Amino acid sequence: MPEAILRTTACPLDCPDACTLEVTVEGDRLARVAGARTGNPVTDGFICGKVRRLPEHVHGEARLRQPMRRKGAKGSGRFEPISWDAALDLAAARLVETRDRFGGAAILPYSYGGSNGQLTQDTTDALLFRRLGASALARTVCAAPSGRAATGLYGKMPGVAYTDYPEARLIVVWGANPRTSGVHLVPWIHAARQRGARLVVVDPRVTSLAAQADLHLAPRPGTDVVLALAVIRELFASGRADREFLRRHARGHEELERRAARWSLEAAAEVCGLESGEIARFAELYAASSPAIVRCGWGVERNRNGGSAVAAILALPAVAGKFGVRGGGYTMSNSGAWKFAAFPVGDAPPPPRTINMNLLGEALRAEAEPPVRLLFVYNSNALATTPDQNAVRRGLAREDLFTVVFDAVATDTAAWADLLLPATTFVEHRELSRGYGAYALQLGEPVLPAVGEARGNYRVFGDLAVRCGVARREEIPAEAAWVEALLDSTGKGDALRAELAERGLGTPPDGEAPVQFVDVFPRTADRRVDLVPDELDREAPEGLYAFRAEPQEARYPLALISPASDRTTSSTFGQLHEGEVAARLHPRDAAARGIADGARIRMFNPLGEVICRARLSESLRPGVVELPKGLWQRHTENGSTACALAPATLTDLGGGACFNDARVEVEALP
Ligand SMILES: Nc1nc2c(c(=O)[nH]1)N[C@H]1C(S)=C(S)[C@@H](COP(=O)(O)OP(=O)(O)OC[C@H]3O[C@@H](n4cnc5c(=O)[nH]c(N)nc54)[C@H](O)[C@@H]3O)O[C@H]1N2
Ligand SMILES: Nc1nc2c(c(=O)[nH]1)N[C@H]1C(S)=C(S)[C@@H](COP(=O)(O)OP(=O)(O)OC[C@H]3O[C@@H](n4cnc5c(=O)[nH]c(N)nc54)[C@H](O)[C@@H]3O)O[C@H]1N2
Ligand code: SF4
Ligand SMILES: [Mo]
Repeated sequence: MPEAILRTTACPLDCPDACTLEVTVEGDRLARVAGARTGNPVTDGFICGKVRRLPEHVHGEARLRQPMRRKGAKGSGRFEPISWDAALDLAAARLVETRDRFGGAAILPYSYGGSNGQLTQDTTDALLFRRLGASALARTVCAAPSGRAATGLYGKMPGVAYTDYPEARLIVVWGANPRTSGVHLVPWIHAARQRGARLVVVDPRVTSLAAQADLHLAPRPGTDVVLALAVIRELFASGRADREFLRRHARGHEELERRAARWSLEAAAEVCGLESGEIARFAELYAASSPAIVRCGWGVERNRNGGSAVAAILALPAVAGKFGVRGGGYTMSNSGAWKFAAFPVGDAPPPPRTINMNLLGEALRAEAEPPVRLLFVYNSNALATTPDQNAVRRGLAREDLFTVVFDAVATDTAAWADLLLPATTFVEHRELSRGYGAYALQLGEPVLPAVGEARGNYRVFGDLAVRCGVARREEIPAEAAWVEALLDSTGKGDALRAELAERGLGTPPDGEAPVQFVDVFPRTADRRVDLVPDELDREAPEGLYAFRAEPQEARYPLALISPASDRTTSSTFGQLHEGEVAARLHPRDAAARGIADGARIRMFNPLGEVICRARLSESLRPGVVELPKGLWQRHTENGSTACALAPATLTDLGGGACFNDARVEVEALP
């Protein structure tokens, strides 16, 4: 038995919590992963079940261990090994040839959430694709509408830290499911409750927190903007708006009041499918409680009204005067707490065009103008996570498209590659990461040798840039040097180095538990919250705070939502789960369709169909169906997932994805 060595690193996965990990390494194998017991109060000795299974992810059967070239038909998943030298030559030759024959716009790099780290995205990949003159990608599949709203109102002001939740008397969890999607917030909510705090949950499902809440509002998906405006109207109308705070610290409150005026309790109740009394009780509780925190999640944004909804929710603490005390205000994403330098790409020309990643299926059509000829997928399992999955699959099947997939495991997308490059995982490479809930910055050094021939993004994209002849080796900073430059760019370089050396955690310039409107202010030009920013008002098709009605067609009356599940992080770790996943339906909707628990069903709309089993559940709002996000082909009978039913339409702000605007019908199958 090799000796077990205990080492520390950080989890850079797309999760708010950014845990500190204690890993046990035996020889060249990762044996065990656990949460650090000391040093990080947010991690506090435990981690999610997904990352506890990291050893199977790192060493499992689906792991890519060497570069491979397609051998069988497109999509057959048959490959033959080649050397890295040959793989890099082939990739470089195809990149250069595509640029020379069709122009850089015919090259599309596609990436998103593989890592929240600073070293595996927007570094040498940016250099390569910018210098090639490739199409740019608008990374909008997540957080684009909420980011636009938070930036427009508050300039992405940092939010209430997890550790300050126990100070609150009221916690509103709105369109977030932290028990699953950022579990380290939950103990702090429980601590607050033990001290007498009330809990309100706004979610169309009875999540585990909703089941314990003092008040659970279950609105129709996509109607939150109306609910939040009705609360705002109520606050103004009852004289409980904090006009003094608004005069001193806000702009646009008169206009916001006007826009909220049409949403009486009754009008809102009708649209949201709630009782007017529930909304009144919520407004009452919110007005009367201080400190009060709103934790806004990403479930709010994934529909046509998502940007306006997040804006209206984030306006609440301003209108009700909840800022200025510890444990009061809001938490959305805290990613704005850190500012880093952009990777130097030199005098590369601006990209010839920008493609919204939610419209990948459209962009991959042969008739697109100009067509994409080379798709380079990394840090993403595009086929499993992008709207209009069938359109994406049709695109990937094009014989005249050359697809490179760079990933650590053989994903559904990888099966469509012409060239497969094996990536290291975060235990095998260096990563500098910060959470978007937790505030700490952490530097993870590799704790394990690379598995097989896997290589890290920083190195591979740098090598490709040199092979393509778009960069000289000497221009590319060594990875360690780039880490130093990133640390310096935060504005507290040496202090940060000292913190990292002593504690293993770096704190952002504004501290790790800032009080909003005391320690941090809106990063708008006049440090005020702008409640109706012009820019957002112009961008939203019907203006900011407009409610766009149900994308309804009588033939597809059920709203399919696809929230985060405990088994995967987006689609990461999907290969570790065997067996089909059932769609959840309310018993009333099932009965109306003659569907029994466990029955085979077909869920469909004009974009596609999913064939799977039904699981009846009282925990959904009637009219809502649930199939989790991040499923792989293997998890349904016909290989389609919720993304096959999700429209490639865009949110009102930020060009975000409308996963939860999927409208479907369901029928029983024999
Ligand atoms: N285990 C696990 N953790 C994850 C992830 C994962 O896939 N698995 N993904 C990570 C990523 S990428 C992200 S962005 C975050 C997302 O984490 P969350 O913010 O929790 O987002 P979701 O899970 O999409 O949705 C949260 C809740 O919103 C509800 N919801 C859906 N539609 C609406 C609506 O219209 N209005 C309201 N009020 N609620 C609605 C859903 O029922 C769900 O309970 O989690 C991260 N953490
Ligand atoms: N139906 C539905 N679909 C959704 C959502 C939804 O609500 N409903 N939510 C969406 C959300 S919130 C998000 S954030 C997106 C995320 O969608 P994606 O960006 O596709 O994220 P993942 O599915 O986690 O895939 C990340 C991939 O990157 C790989 N990877 C990890 N680290 C590295 C690395 O260092 N180098 C390389 N080369 N590869 C690496 C992983 O192995 C994994 O296969 O999914 C979206 N999809
Ligand atoms: S995914 Fe989230 S909860 Fe799980 S280990 Fe990583 S940071 Fe922690
Ligand atoms: Mo996300």
